[in-house]
Amino acid sequence: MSTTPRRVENLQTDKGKVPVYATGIVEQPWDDYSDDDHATWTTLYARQREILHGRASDAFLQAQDAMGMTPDRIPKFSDLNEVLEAATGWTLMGVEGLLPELDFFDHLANRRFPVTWWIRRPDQIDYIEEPDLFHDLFGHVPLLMNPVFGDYMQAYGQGGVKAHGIGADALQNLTRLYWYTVEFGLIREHGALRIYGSGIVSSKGESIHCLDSDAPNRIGFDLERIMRTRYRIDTYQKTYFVIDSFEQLIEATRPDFTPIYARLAEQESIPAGTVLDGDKVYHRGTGEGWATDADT
Ligand code: HBI
Ligand code: FE
Repeated sequence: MSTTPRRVENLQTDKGKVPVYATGIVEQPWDDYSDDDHATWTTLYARQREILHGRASDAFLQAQDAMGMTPDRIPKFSDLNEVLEAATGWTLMGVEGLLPELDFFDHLANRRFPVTWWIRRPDQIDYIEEPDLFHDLFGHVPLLMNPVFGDYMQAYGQGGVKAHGIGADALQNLTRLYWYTVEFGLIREHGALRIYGSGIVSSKGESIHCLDSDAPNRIGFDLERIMRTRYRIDTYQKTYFVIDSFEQLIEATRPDFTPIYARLAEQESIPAGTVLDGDKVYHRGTGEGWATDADT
């Protein structure tokens, strides 16, 4: 990928000019994507949709189809924005990559989802450390079509802006919530466990591991329990949390989190693999293959 995308000085939206953050909002250089880039999208899309049949939640698969996403070519953000904005008021915008947290929260709070404009190289097809276009566009964007999940993502952004003002512990609690829902969440659907987390659906190995392996715990969603729980950045998760519905997520984020942060500040963090007596345990993991170094 040789393109250095043009920076957009002032992103013109129907909500007026979006101030350009120093963190590089860029136009999607769609005409500059190489054949390799499109082939990478095609390979990953087709492979993941094959694996996710019977594993991903209906809500995710139906939303992805409703957006008109296909394996053929890397989608144009402008095409997706027409459908997405009409559905839930969310819009995508190109970025260089991970944004400073406050910028990220502020975009979500305004229903703008930052999507990395570049896609991984063919030799990175099975794993890439940082989020690329495939993780963001295939993983995160489809569920923004779902009104309830779209509300949750905006509420998360609004909560993030507030947590940023409160301090690092509050931010850590909130990041854990994002991690165990938006990135690595499972949902009960027709009595079975299904995937909705972006970090899982964009990963071949974890799409299989999270449901099929005996190693990880699978525990019912509990807001404060999750906010206390450490997680893994470099391996599959040791624990997956299961919601009953997206409504459960949005209900959990209705109250003001300030008193919750204060209560959590008095409590110990929970190691990623621990099962507590009060947990609603769908599966108690064997812990086989778990990393023994410190969780994040
Ligand atoms: N930036 N572009 C981008 N995408 C993310 O998913 C993202 C980010 N910055 C911070 C971040 N995620 C996490 O720290 C959230 O928990 C805030
Ligand atoms: Fe992500």
